Amino acid sequence: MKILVINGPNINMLGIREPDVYGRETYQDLLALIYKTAEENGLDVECFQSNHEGAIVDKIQEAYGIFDAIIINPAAYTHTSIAILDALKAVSLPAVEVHISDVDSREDFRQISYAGMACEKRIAGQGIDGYRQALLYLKSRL
Ligand code: CA2
Repeated sequence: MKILVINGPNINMLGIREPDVYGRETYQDLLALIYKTAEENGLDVECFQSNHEGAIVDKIQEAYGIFDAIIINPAAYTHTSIAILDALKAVSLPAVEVHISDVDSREDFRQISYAGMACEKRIAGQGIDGYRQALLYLKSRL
């Protein structure tokens, strides 16, 4: 099973600031957790991070016919990007939305998730462990 993990803007800066919100783990720690979980569960995973909305749309489109599912944390684009929502709908792959922080208990502007409208499951507020949970969910679901 091939799973594409997409992270949006500033996720590559994890662990550098705001540890109370996003934890102390770095993006490299996140990658290590994802690849370890994948190896332990026989999953074939590719990770992609970009600060650019169009690059994320391109990557979602490229997943069509190649990947079986997508895990996506669009970061700030979660709350703004209809383009990412449309791309997820276009490829129509099973998708899981992950947020490191508990977005529901944060600012009003974080309360809407466009990408989430094309995702069958949402995991938020679990720190980077949310990505591990998303991988295990997709393994059991597919
Ligand atoms: O909780 C999440 O995973 C978010 O998607 C993270 C985004 C935020 O805009 C979303 O509302 C929720 C932020 C990504 C990382 O931002 C950093 C900020 C300071 C230091 C390091 C990373």
